[in-house]
Amino acid sequence: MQITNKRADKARSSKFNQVDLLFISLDWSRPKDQRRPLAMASIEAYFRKNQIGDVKAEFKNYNLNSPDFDVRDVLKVIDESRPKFLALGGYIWNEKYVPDIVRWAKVHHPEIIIILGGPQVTYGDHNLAKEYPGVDYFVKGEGEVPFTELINTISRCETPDRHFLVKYAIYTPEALKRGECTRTFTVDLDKLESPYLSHILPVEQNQAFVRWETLRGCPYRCSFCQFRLAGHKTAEISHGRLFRELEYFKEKEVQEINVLDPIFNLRADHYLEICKKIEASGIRARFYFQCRLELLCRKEGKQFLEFCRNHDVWLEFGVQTFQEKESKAIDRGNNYPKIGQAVELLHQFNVPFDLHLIFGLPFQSLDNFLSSYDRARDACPRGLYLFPLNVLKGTELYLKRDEWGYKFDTEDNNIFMQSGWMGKREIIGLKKIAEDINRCSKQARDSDGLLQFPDLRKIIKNDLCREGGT
Ligand code: B12
Ligand code: SF4
Repeated sequence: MQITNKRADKARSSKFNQVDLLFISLDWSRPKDQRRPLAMASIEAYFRKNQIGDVKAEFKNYNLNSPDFDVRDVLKVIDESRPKFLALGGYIWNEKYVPDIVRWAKVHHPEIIIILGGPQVTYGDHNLAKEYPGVDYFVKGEGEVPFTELINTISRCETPDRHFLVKYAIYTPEALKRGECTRTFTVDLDKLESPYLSHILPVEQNQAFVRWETLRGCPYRCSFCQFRLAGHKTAEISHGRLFRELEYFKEKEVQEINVLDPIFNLRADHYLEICKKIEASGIRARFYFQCRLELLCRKEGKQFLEFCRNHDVWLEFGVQTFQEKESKAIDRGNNYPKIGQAVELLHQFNVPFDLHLIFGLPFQSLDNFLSSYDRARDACPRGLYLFPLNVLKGTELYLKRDEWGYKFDTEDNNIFMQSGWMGKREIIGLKKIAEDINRCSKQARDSDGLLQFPDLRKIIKNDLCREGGT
């Protein structure tokens, strides 16, 4: 994205409405999503409770996939508010806007202190200063506490010293130039405020959908995933807070609760307690849990499946591939005999589930992908979701991107367009097919319908014939 002078001028000709802190979140959301993202709400909830002094703060979010989104509106609001601090969250989906917004803000309002956090920073390296010129402070890791402490410190007219910056894993461009960038801040989850119970994330009566977290982190090591870099640490939110949130959702008669934990069925003493609470509270919402198939084969698996059978629960499993070689190449460690057993259990207990696959993995030809698809189809899931590989910053895969022949669509930011094993034409075809299958899976889920998954080999053969391919 290039912001031209003309656009900038348009943005500058707006009204003046000053705040001290302007926090901007540029989101990618689904149709049912809450209006405000959980990450921003969690930071705001902690900030509002723990800020010192009288910082006039505004937290605003924009939906990038809305047809109304215009980046000039973001510039306009920065121009109008002339904040002392401008904070932004860097995610893969807003990568094409954030560097230019930062640059524009620094050119037109050089006095603004710009703070950047989010996964693009957490998993970035000492090149961050070059990638986002104009940022004054990069916050690596969970942002609630470091962000609040940084604002508190500067608002007291103190300059954050080295000890402070190291403690909170905050990096200045100068520190990055010195090659410093190793630490990431991990928060004590018990210190955080609930964005729901503090009403930062308002929940209306009968609300259709909420996203809910019960733990953070993941112990697995998939080489395409940024969680691997966080050092396998997982931490759970206390049952006290979670149970109060569940009571609140019940009182509000929330219809669907989408749990965004990377793996919900990780530790039985955590997740089974939550299941018991759901059972005892009589909450009638539908729950979506992302789980690991192999873990269903543990001794507590049947108790969990029993719970799922007796409640409105939908399970989601990222298998990613059914090919041993690909699974090894991405350090996924899929155990296929256990995956087979788990699928049988799911059918035995009659629990609806979705399977997710990735296309574009190392060593994956189109034919290999189609074999994985056929295996996934044979498992008779209720939904199938196919995603193009994202080659995310800092991951093992990112480091090997040249060796493995990945070429990218720059508009889509690190979503591959070609690999050493799949050509551009195949990828474009698969992306289109994936969109259709994902959409149909979602529609079937929302209408409780049953889906017949198409034979992809036939579709692809027909497409190639139509294009005159061989
Ligand atoms: C919900 C979710 C979505 C939702 C987004 C809804 C929304 N707007 O919130 C949907 C389903 C749309 C989605 C889609 C995708 N997602 Co997603 N998603 C998530 C998920 C499960 C939860 C995000 C969340 O709320 N986390 C909880 C909050 C508290 O954590 P957080 O977001 O990291 O925020 C903390 C810090 O990052 C930091 N922080 C964040 N912002 C800021 C700002 C400042 C100023 C500061 C100081 C700190 C800070 O502090 C926060 C609080 O501690 C995460 C995985 C996870 N469990 O985190 C993946 C994740 C965010 N998604 C990811 C990816 C790759 C995708 C997809 C590309 C997947 C795909 N192949 O299609 C798509 C992208 C869509 C697109 N077309 O571009 C990656 C992001 C990687 C990246 N570098 O951005 C993640 C991290 C998963 C992973 N491990 O790979 N996703
Ligand atoms: S892809 Fe899933 S299982 Fe693998 S490291 Fe990331 S969150 Fe964990």
